[in-house]
Amino acid sequence: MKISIIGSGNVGATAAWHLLQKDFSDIAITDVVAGIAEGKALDMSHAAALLGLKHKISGTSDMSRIKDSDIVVITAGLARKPGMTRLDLLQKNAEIVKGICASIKENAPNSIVIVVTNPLDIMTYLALKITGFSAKKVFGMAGVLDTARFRHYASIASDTPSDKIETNVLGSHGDLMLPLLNYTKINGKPISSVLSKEKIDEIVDKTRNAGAEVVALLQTGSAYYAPAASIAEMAEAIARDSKKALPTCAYLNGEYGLSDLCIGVPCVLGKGGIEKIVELELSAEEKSIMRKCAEEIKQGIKELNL
Ligand code: A3D
Repeated sequence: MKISIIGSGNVGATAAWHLLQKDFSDIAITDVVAGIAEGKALDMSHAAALLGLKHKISGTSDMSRIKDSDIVVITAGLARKPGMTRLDLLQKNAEIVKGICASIKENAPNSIVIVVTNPLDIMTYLALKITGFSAKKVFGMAGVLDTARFRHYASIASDTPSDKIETNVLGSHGDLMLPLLNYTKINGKPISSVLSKEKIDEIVDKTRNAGAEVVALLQTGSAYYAPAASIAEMAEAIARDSKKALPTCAYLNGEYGLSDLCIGVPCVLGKGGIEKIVELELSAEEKSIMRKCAEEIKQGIKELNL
């Protein structure tokens, strides 16, 4: 098994470190800036020797070294600075993602591609179009992160360990993301029977603003520990053929009443990539939020003039 990560900045390098410690795959990291990927890979190799890890990590600025990758993760591109929305990154990151996808098509034509670059839903659609790969093999990471953030805030509010909180955050990776409260349970009980409406609204609000809160605190970039752990979760589900249902930014062709866009929905992940899109029953209000997310994503796709 070989996993390549393109973009060895905060998210890419931290994801590589998570995956290396899981020790189920060799890792190749790349970056357009010479030395960055090589230096970080060398540093991680030294740590791997200390920890007795069996798999290897290498770093390069030569994109052809992603050859024969089973999974390619795209974490290259600009990150938000304070005051910016994810959509502000659209044109610059689109140019970066286009070039990378052409190279993936050439060098790793059988790979599964996980997109992380923002604005996520639009970059995932772009990657799908440029690679021309099957929609089962090109998808984005966002919902796993948004779900983790919801579980964190719900855990604090209910004084319950986060692994006892089940939820699903769907929709776009933006202000309209949609935590599915009817499917949220704390210690097996519906969230509405554990917390007041005010508390639940506060958790939803904090989840939607979590990324911006980290950006405002860091001042120089955006979140990376939780995004990196989320990438590792998805890559591991694929590599181990776990058939786990994880919120995934997937191409829809009629599911949830939406077509020709990529948006967050629960997907069963396994060695084929997306093995199934899970269709959950949504309330009228949730359907309306999904439609609003879809309109916003389609507007962004239009701006790319594909
Ligand atoms: P940063 O630490 O700046 O790293 C980005 C890296 O990409 C830098 O090392 C660049 O040199 C490199 N790069 C730029 N262009 C290329 C190229 N053409 N080929 C190879 N490498 C290149 O940013 P980051 O790691 O914090 O964030 C990376 C991206 O992930 C940004 O677009 C973020 O907005 C996005 N992000 C998404 C999520 C989601 O949940 C979807 C979470 C966190 C970050």
